[in-house]
Amino acid sequence: MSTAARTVTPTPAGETDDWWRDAVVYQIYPRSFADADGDGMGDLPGITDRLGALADLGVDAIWLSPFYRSPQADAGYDVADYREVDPLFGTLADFDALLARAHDLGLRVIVDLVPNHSSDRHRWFVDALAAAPGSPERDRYLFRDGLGPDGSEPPNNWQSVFGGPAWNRVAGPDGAPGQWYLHLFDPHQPDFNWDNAEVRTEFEAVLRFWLDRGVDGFRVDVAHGLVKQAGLPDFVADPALGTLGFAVPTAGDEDADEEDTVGAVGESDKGDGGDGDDKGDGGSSGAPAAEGVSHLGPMWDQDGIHEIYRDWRRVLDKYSPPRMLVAEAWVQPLTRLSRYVRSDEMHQAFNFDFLEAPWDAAVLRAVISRSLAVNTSVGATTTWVLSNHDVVRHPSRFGLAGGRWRGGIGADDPQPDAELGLRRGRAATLTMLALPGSAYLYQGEELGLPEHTTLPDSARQDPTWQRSGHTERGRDGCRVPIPWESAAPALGFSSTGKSWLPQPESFARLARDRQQDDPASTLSMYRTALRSRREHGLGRGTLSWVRDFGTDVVAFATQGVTVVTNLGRSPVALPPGGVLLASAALPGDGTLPPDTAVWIG
Ligand code: TEU
Repeated sequence: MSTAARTVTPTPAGETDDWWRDAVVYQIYPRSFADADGDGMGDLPGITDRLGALADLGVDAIWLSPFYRSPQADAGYDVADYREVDPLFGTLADFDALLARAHDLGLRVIVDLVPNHSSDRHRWFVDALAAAPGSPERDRYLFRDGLGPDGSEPPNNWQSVFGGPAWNRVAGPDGAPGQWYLHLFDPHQPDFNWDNAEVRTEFEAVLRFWLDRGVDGFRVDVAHGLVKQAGLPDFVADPALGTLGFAVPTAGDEDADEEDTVGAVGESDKGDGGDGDDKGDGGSSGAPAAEGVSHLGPMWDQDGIHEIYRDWRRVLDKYSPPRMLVAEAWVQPLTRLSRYVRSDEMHQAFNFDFLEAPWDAAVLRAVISRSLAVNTSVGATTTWVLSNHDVVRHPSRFGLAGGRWRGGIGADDPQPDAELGLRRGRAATLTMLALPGSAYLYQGEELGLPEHTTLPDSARQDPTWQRSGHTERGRDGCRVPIPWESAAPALGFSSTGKSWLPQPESFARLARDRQQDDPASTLSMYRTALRSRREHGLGRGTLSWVRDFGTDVVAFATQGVTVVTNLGRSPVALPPGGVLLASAALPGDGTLPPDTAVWIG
């Protein structure tokens, strides 16, 4: 494909450019994409060298997971300096070169913003530790006195997402045990106090710093966590919410209550900018729906959060060409999530209900319908995602009974059926890439990479492995450096053969060079799908359900293309029309086999 024709051009003044509405965004996890200096850790020059492969794949944008200065206690989601590149990954000049190269290739660049917490090595936190209780320095974080006569009990009962209590006690100036600070994640990730004006001013300045350098948007980490309920009350356990304050969804009790036509993506902006009309919708989890009430505990999804995103939106709206914000917010139900994407807040939010959906036609139809309806009601585009750096890669998930997506997989756990998983994974991808809205891909999924499910425990680096007392393997299995050339050291990831996590044997035959010219490869399927998606304007359409195929099939029409995905156990008859694309070889007898998707045009 010629890449020159797709160069990003600045939007002329007065015109709107809502490129994100149907964008396919490719997530780069810098530690594991490409290593230019051979130290075994991916870096920015490595990414720049390999960007041509992504332009060739046909994505519209890249999102870079954090590359900022960080002690790497949580793989870079513990930021010590929001305006510096960590020496592990390169320099600011390397970032500028990456951005320029991406823009030359027609790729937009979204960077990760981590506003819920900093690293404990951030200058502000170091200052806070050195300062007295009640000082302005401590007020930038959430320090509290402990409970009990000697303050030796944590200030409340909140648990960290990574395991253990969400509070850590620090020593006072005299070395005696002192106050506690809140960390919803690792103890090396103290939570900011978003009631503090300096914190708000600082993050707006950080936004401007990267916007001035030319980034096209931000993925906002833990976007539902910044504001905590006033008084930090105890979390009152609700069996549906577990101990973390959020439900861990299971394949549930969906009923397919979909409308015939949904998702008028690209219609006029109907966002109300106000409080919206939040109706409980049942979500995709087992959690009960309450009218307009968040399903989460007092540390998540507080109403005060929206003021922050309205402020940020005002910052972004001063820039041309237009820039975007995408929320990483694990919020249920969808009506609550849609509040983050009202017309004066963020542009998009990741659709985790879609990611969490098991291989079940009724659940998929319901999630798709609700997602489109709820987002359209606030004038926002819907997003779709199957994999990222926090969850089990989707071909492995779909190859496991129960579809476990969280917590990782270890060598002594039941192992996925790799062939079935990839078959379903490809069908899921083809379904996703035809849906109205925007899609997020995670590096390596275009190669059909599985999770590394036999990683030695001694190699694990995700803090959840330690913090959970070795009950959760963690997320390393989806973060393994990706294979480029099957015969090269570290499969082309680094010239020296070093790799911060060992690559599984199965990666060699999945290397990009092995798939590049094979029309049956997963890479070819992604490339063809992205080209066809662009040609048919698929992301910009509306969706009409086609109900001719029975309950085990997901079928819809959009932009003149009919998409049929067979999640059942028996073949179904294909509708008339030419097959544009299929997720697996078709038998040629006019039927669509199980676990297969087709685009008919
Ligand atoms: O994740 C937030 C988060 O809550 C989920 O990742 C999820 O609960 C967890 O990963 C399940 O194991 C974001 C980042 O994506 C993640 O990588 C960071 O570790 C986390 O924030 C803290 O910054």
